[in-house]
Amino acid sequence: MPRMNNKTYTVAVIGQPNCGKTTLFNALTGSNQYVGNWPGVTVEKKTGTFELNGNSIELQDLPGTYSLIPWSADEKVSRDYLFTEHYDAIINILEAPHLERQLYLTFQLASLGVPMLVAVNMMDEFEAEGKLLDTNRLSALLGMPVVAMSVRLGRGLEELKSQLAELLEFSHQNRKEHAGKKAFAQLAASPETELLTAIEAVMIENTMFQSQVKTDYPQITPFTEALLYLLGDTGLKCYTEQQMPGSEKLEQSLLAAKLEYCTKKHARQTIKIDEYIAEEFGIWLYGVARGIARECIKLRKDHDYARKNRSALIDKVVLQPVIGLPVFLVVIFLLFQTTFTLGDIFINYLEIGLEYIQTIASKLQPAWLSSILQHGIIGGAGNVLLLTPYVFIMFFLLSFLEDSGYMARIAFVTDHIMHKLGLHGRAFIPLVMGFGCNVPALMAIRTLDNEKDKIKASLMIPFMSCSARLPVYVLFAGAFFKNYAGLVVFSLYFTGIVAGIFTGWLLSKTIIREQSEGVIMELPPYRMPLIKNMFLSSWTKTKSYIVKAGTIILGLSILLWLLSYYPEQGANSLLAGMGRTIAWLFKPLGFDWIMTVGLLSGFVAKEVVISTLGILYASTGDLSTLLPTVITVPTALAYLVFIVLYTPCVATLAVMKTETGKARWAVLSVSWGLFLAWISAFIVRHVAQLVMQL
Ligand SMILES: Nc1nc2c(ncn2[C@@H]2O[C@H](COP(=O)(O)OP(=O)(O)OP(=O)(O)O)[C@@H](O)[C@H]2O)c(=O)[nH]1
Ligand SMILES: [Mg+2]
Repeated sequence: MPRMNNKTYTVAVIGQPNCGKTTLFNALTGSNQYVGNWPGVTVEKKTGTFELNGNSIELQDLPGTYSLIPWSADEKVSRDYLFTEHYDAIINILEAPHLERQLYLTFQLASLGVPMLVAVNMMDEFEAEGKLLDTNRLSALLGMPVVAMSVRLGRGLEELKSQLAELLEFSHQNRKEHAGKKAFAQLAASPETELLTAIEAVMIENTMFQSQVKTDYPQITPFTEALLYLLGDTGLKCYTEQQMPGSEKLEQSLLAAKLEYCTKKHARQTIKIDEYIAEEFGIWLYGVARGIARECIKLRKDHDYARKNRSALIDKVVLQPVIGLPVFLVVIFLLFQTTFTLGDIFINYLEIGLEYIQTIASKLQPAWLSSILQHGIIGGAGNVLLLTPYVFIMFFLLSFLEDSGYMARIAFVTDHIMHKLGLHGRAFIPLVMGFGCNVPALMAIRTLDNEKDKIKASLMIPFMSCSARLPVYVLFAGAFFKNYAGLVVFSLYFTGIVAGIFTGWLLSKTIIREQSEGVIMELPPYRMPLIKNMFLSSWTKTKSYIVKAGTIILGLSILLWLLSYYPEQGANSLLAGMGRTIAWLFKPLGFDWIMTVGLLSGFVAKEVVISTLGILYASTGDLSTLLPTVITVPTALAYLVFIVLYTPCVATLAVMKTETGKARWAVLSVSWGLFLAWISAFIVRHVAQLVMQL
């Protein structure tokens, strides 16, 4: 048993996409990071800590990566972390049902010579397929500890912890001996292992080359350099081709070793020797992985293999090209209808509470205090807070779509539409994530491998109605279209989707014409989401909604209240003056100065639209009964359409700038959004007026 020694260790969690890294990270550190059933959920490094035998373990959750030769920006995050940062050990998570494919990465990681532990996750699914895993054998073949787990069900966590403790303690005493490179030492001699050793020797010998690589990648070992170089890593190849003292000799020695390999393989000497070797090495490494998997996996004799595959059955309907899309629309419609119906139940109780507080506030002295409480704080932030149940319910339902595996299906169903826009179906996932919040959605574009795709997707995302817009829709829909509220909210979301697709189409016909091939995404199996996880993740997001209401929105509410009371209340206030200077722009849409100020303040955060209306219409009672008395139905519709389409909040713009790397895309997004919003609101208002006159 390891001693107590109050040390801090850093441990990196690495694995291929969608293998459960974040689930493990959350389970160990008690965090609540984004988990979803599709590859590419985590796109940034996340850090958390937990205690292990008196030591503090700093765990790093990294984006999934298929190999150490990255294809997309999120994969590069993991590679860069491994090559540049300091860490004491690696937990390599493998998905048991795809053990073979996942070991490909394990070998690359092992080359780093860092203490390493293999966690084979999703044993529940693996066993349901009638398979058995011999962990002892696997451990012996890899030369490192192996733990069989089912993180989601909490299985294997304790064993993982004790193995990790042992690994850290042990490696602390004798780091070299426990190096992951052992895995290679177990392999039978072959032309590949010989070439690896030869190339490693050449690379060690050339100190100039070493120091160049080491300045950029301090943690890389010559052995990893050799392996990745042979697997065709273009990044490393650049170093070997650089002009530096001794570079000629380096190239010669590398070539000599490679030629010798070709001779052993009886390959004809081709000009494309590097490509030939990269391919052979890929095949070799997969072969090794297959051999190991075959030795460790046994099939249970008593298992009923004829059992119907549920996933395949559901997919027959959901992925069917003609039915798939209507099914998706129905699913989304049900999502909003349920949000609305369930939310209504809670709202009624909350409204009673809010009214009670209002009554107390109205009796307070002095008068300004009563006013700031009633109109500023309760009318502003209170009205936003009131709508919390809707936000929670939507996040809860959305997390079901995410964790069940349906989200990944949507990417497939929409693949042909996306292709028409010159995008890959995979780009649809960030779009759907936009329903939650545009900020993480914009970050998710990192999983797209092509710059043009990223820009196109990031200009489409703002049209996906985020959870901050939901309360505004709900408020208006409830106030003006009581019986059709769910349908109205759905139509607004749908309008956003259409506008997004239209934007993508327009871009593909004008400034971003290139089509992208894109990579093929994996289809994860369906999984029954755990209610507890759904609850936790939606609660985390709802909490940040509440915090936002209590901070930014509260602050803004008070500021707006002040501006609306200075120098005198109402139509002569400073705010009214400000509103009026630009109100002419919105006159054709029927918006008064209060609604105009609402749109302005909505730039900060969309929920503030509600606060603004609450404060400026000086509502003391229920905002939803007040609105229909001051706004006509066509104007309300136009206002909603405007809110769907106009600029996302400031935070979104900032992220858009960093993710696309250029401010000009954010500027284009704002201008285009405003343009589209204005035109559409204008049309909607006039059509609605005509219809109502009939
Ligand atoms: N059946 C089963 N599912 C699991 C288990 N662990 C995680 N999952 C599910 O696997 C999916 C992916 O989990 P994540 O933790 O997001 O995976 P990740 O490795 O962080 O994925 P990326 O960040 O996309 O690379 C989720 O739907 C989890 O609920 C497990 O032990 N058994
Ligand atoms: Mg993750």
